[in-house]
Amino acid sequence: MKTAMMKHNAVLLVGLLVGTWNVEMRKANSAPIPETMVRIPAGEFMMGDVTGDTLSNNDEYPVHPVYVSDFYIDKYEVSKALWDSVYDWATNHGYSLISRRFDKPSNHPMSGITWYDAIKWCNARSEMGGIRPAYFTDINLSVVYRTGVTTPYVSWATGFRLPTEAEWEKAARGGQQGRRFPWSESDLITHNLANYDSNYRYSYDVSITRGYHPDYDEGDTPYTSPVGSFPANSYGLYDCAGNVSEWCWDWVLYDYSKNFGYVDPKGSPSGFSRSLRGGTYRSRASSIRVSARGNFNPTYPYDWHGFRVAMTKIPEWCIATTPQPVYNDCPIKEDGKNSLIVVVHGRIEKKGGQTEPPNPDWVDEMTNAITSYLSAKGSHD
Ligand SMILES: [Ca+2]
Ligand SMILES: [Ca+2]
Repeated sequence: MKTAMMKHNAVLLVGLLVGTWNVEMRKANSAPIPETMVRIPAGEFMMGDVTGDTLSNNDEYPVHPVYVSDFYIDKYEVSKALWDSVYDWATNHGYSLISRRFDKPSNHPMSGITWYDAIKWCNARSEMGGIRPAYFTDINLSVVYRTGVTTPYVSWATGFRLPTEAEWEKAARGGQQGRRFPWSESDLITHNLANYDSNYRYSYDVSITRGYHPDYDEGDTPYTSPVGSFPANSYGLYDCAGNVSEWCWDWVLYDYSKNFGYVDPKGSPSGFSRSLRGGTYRSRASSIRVSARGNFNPTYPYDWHGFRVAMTKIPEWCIATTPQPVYNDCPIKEDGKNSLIVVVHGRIEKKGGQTEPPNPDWVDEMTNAITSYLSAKGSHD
């Protein structure tokens, strides 16, 4: 193919102009995945207390297989610096956020936030980056959730969002099986590995120092540590154990006995408490095990309530700095044809200035159709 291309010395980009090319969307589509996120590969894992630590009357049972599609997630808990970088933009663009403020350095995790603030902040981070957000106040996914307290409708495939509990646990396990903590070197914990409240009563808590982490227990609470102060897990995630606990999407029912699905489960359809995972600077070792489940009223902004952000897998063309053809090989110029058709991924502009999000499936379909057409003409193999 490459030889043929060189021989013809005329490479065409074939494709389609989709609706009205929208400069704003071009920026949006080319918004790179932040370097601070990692991709979690799709696959099955065993969710729940696989070590049998909490066999009686516990919300981490039954242990069950869950398949999670690939997605991206922050390596770090959202830091105060990251929070602030979005907060000012948000409050200047119609968002209301009621986070509490603690006198901690900017490299500490943001804490003291409600679940609703976490959700709205995710939307602001999306909009600030020119990306279609994930949370809306209407079932048609047209009114962006920016203010107040409501149970949002979710556009799962777009924008920054909270991970589901299943996504969080899969990411926190780092691809390891059967472990108690996010690390795989042992099933033990010490203050060298996490910011938590060490106590002798747990056999797997073998820290020499006890109580709050001695490096971070000065001044006022929260006794948080700078994000990324401890070793990362195998996926490159920091602080999945301890520091601040992390809001997840799910409404929480007591245990996993209700079946909410094998593929990408999203928890109970309704409830009173939202999931918080990973435990906190003030949690005992039992509560920062990788399967341990916390939950809280989503309006409570305790000083150990933080979060990290997830994102559904983004097609390659969203990562590219310029729009790219969907396929790898360029078709060969047809004899006697000089037209240059360019693949553009845009959004369709409708009456009244409303726009629809780009539809990658549709673009792929059309690209395949064009490629088939050219193949039939003998101009593309
Ligand atoms: Ca100290
Ligand atoms: Ca954490």
